[in-house]
Amino acid sequence: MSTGDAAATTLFADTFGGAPQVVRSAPGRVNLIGEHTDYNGGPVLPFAIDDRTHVAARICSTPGLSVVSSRAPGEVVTVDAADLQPGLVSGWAAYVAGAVWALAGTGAAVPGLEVAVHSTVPIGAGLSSSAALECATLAASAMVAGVELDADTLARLAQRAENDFVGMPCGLMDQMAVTACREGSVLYFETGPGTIRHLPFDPAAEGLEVLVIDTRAHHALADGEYAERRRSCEKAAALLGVGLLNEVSDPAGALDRLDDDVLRRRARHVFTESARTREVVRMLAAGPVAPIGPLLTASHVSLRDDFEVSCRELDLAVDTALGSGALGARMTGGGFGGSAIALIPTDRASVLVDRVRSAFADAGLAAPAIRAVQPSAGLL
Ligand code: GAF
Repeated sequence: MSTGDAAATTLFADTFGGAPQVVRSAPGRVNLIGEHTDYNGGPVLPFAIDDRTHVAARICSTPGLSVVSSRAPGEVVTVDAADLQPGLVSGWAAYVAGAVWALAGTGAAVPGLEVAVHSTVPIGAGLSSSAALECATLAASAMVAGVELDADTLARLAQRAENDFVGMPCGLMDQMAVTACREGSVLYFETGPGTIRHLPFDPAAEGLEVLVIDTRAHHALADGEYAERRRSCEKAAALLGVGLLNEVSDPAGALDRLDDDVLRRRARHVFTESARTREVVRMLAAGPVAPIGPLLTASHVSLRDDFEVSCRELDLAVDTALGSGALGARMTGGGFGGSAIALIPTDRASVLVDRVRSAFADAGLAAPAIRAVQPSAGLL
């Protein structure tokens, strides 16, 4: 049993007494490239990291849910069966309740559950703590309910939990990443046709590493701004006569047909980011990792200037990383705070860490958390 599974099991025993029937875990993720493309039918290229969320569960005789987290070990949240409805559960327990609600929505007979959660995925860092909690809960609750779910169905149910129960209109990247990623690979997910491919990704073989810089910035407007970007893309697609922006066959001509400057820039980001992502896929399939660096940086520039989802902290992290020898750097995830990634020669990593810390201190910002990540396993 892994340390995380053991921690969830101990929390379960301390809270509810006895042992859980199952323990499942799902990782956080970083996205190498392909940002704000998933709800536009475009490609994404995430990989799982080794921070995980572990969910221990057991059927109980009382309908509804009793949930505890190692982040607040003394506080058991109870949800009556009648309250397992969108809008009636708030806070972190909504992700657990939403997952159980989505499973029940398949027609499965979901029993009353006791659930203990232990997670090392940082919250608000743009590393998919929500999807990890939803997917691990779905996997655990399906198992105790005797329901078999394939990876694709599980990811889509988790997305439904987040869209319709929690109320965040996310795409499918995060749930698919935490479910389907494999150790040593990035996940090439073409969200339009729904195809996935695992591409080996081994920066260490070239003396490189991927650093995650968690800026610790989390802007309160983030969810509203995300929804607004999604609406803009849908509006641009409707004006161009397609369902999703990635269905446009002639991106350059399409941009000329968009009169509104903001919509044109939003669409331009989606078109150029999709092209960059497929170019990175082509490069990784051909061999070395190092040449993808400039495409990562171009992605950041597009997210900053055209899509306008970066912020001061992310720009500072990226600019300082590039000035410290990174081959490429970009924000990762939805933006408005959260984390940046940098691809850097391992022998320059400590220089980057020192310089980013100093730059944040000089700017009067809280100290960022910086560490190397390796492509890790998905749902276990
Ligand atoms: C968030 C969302 F949850 C994803 O679906 C994706 O849109 C991402 O932002 C941006 O690429 O993580």
